[in-house]
Formats: sequence, C-alpha cells, structure tokens
Amino acid sequence: MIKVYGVPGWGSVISELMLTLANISYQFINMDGFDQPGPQRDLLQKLNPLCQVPTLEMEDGTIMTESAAIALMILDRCPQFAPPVGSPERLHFQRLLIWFVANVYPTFTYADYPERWVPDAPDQLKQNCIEYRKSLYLWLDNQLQATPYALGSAFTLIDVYLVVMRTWGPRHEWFSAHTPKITAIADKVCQRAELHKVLKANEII
Ligand SMILES: N[C@@H](CCC(=O)N[C@@H](CS)C(=O)NCC(=O)O)C(=O)O
Repeated sequence: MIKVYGVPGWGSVISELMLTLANISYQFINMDGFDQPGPQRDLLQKLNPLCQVPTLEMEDGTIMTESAAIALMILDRCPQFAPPVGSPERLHFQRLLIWFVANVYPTFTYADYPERWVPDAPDQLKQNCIEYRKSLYLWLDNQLQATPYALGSAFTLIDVYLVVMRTWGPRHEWFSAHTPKITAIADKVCQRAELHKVLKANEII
C-alpha cells in the first residue's frame, strides 16, 4: 500500500484528497514535528532530502514528492480529474497547476521558516512573502470560473488545491473578504461527500 508521510492539515492533505478521489488506498504516517530536529526529521530526510510533506512511498518503494507530480501521477490513472486533451481548459489547468507550485508554494518555504534564510531580518522576510502571496491569490481569483469549480462545471485537481490552501495563511477571513471565487469553489469542494472523511481528519471541515 502507498505510504503518505504527512501532517494533518499540511500539504499532505492535497495528496490524501487526490488518492481518495482516485480510489487508491494509502496508509497515512503522521510526521508531526518533522520540521524540528528529531527522529521524525531524520526519517523524512532519508526519504526526501528537502524534508517536506507530502512525501509518498509507493508500493514498490519508489519515492514520490512534489504535489504537482503526484497530481500528474493521479491523472495517469484517472484522467477525468483534468479537462480533456486539446481543450483550452486543459491549458489553463496545466498553467495553474504549475503556477501554484512554482509561485505560491515557495512563499510558505520562506515565510514559515524565515530565520533559516534571513536570520537578521526574519520578520521582514515573513511579512514580504505574505504580502506577495496575497497578490498572487488576487491574481489567481481572477483566473477562476467558479461555475461552480475552478475551470467550469467539471471538478478537477485544481479544486483540491483550493480547498486546502484556503485554510492556510492568510486564512479564511482574508479569502472571504478578497477572493470570492476561491471561497465559493472551496465551499463547494467541502460539500463533496466522498472527501468528507479526509477533510474532517485534517480539520478542513
Ligand atoms: N513543492 C512542494 C512543496 C511542499 C511543501 O513546501 N510542504 C511544506 C508543508 S505544507 C513543508 O513540508 N514545509 C517544511 C519545509 O519546507 O521545511 C509540493 O508541491 O509538494
């Protein structure tokens, strides 16, 4: 069985939700505390030198990291969670998937642990990253359909990112006030019964 190394509520939820949609069973291994020195960190670092979650160990022992790569792996098995090849929506899907992990996700890398990167001015780095992230989300909101999902009527893996990231900084209240489409889409995903168990286990609903 696939092992998902993660922390409840963290990026591993994105993988858990995608695996659940694809009907692929997995074992969740709680790595809470891995971001501080200790046995959890030592273990995770052996599997993924970046020491990040999600980290997946496949049935044959292959290590899989990077949420976008995991999304692509899921689409190999369940192509229905992305728009059809050849459609303009598919290009939009591909663009937003990579755009998110290339631009938004790194703001967490730097803002969550600012003292690692700028020990002399961690607060300034943190604040600047958070402001930059907000500007990214404002742009993203304008790219979304919200009818009712990100790319239209079909539920795709982009929607999975939205329901999870809406719970992270700058958090629900900010999203409600500034990004109506992200908010509406995330609310809609929360209604999907097949995801309730994972959403609840990760305190998203
Ligand atoms: N590019 C990775 C980013 C994963 C990531 O940054 N995960 C965070 C938790 S949500 C993490 O493990 N942070 C710990 C660290 O960066 O040291 C992905 O898309 O999966």
